[in-house]
Amino acid sequence: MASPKRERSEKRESSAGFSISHLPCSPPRTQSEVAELVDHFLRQKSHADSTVYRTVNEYFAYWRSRSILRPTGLQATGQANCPLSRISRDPAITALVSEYLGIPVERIRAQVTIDALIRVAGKSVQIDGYDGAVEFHRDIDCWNWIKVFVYLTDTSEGDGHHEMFQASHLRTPIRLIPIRRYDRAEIISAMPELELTKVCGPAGFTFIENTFAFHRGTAPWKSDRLMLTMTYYDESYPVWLYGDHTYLLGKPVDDNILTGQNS
Ligand SMILES: O=C(O)CCC(=O)C(=O)O
Repeated sequence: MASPKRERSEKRESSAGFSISHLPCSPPRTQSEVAELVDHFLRQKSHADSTVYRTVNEYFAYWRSRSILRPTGLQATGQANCPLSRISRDPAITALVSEYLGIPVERIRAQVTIDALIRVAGKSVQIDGYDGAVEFHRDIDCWNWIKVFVYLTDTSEGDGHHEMFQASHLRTPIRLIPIRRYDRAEIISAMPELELTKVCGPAGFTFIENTFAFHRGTAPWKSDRLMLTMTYYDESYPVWLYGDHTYLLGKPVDDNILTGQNS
């Protein structure tokens, strides 16, 4: 009989196919959930930017005129009145995340963001030197984490679609060890067996990914993209390993300690 440890590692191996898919127990998010998230995003950003965004297209146009590819996103607060936080606690998602991480929901911390990729003409302007994650990279966000993404706008190829190399989280050739940006040819030359997946879907399309696999957003050349990103971490790792604005899924909201709230 296989030991529990072995079974768990086998599950991770077989997660090559799991590494990108519709969540089997979480259908695409509904139109009304998407509308609520977009509405909330526009209200919070109107306030933060002292500009009234009546529609998501007005938001995109504002940042396009400033040549910003990936404007600063909106973070979940972890509180009950925050729709980003609510979706991050949906049992249909957290059951799957908990199974993948191999820990109970009470031990999971989340960081949830909505942000955009904007179609800009010519060279984009970076915010704080951030390139917008549109080159291939691996994440190391902790030692046990997983991400769930939800498109909030219809996303076809050219609309800032997400790309990833399936199963590339299972093997790391020596020349791909450094954590940096890579171009497609470098990855293919080290791992010719890999195939690139372009993730497209309508607003509400939901997928889960082990982002140790090589992945990236793409700079839009047709339309702009809005996306929800939910990162789930094993909370037993030291707090400095994961990002700001994380909260525990299982704790009552008022007792929750949000990391980095003053940063
Ligand atoms: O915007 C995307 O599609 C990719 C984002 C990304 O690289 C990440 O969340 O690690």
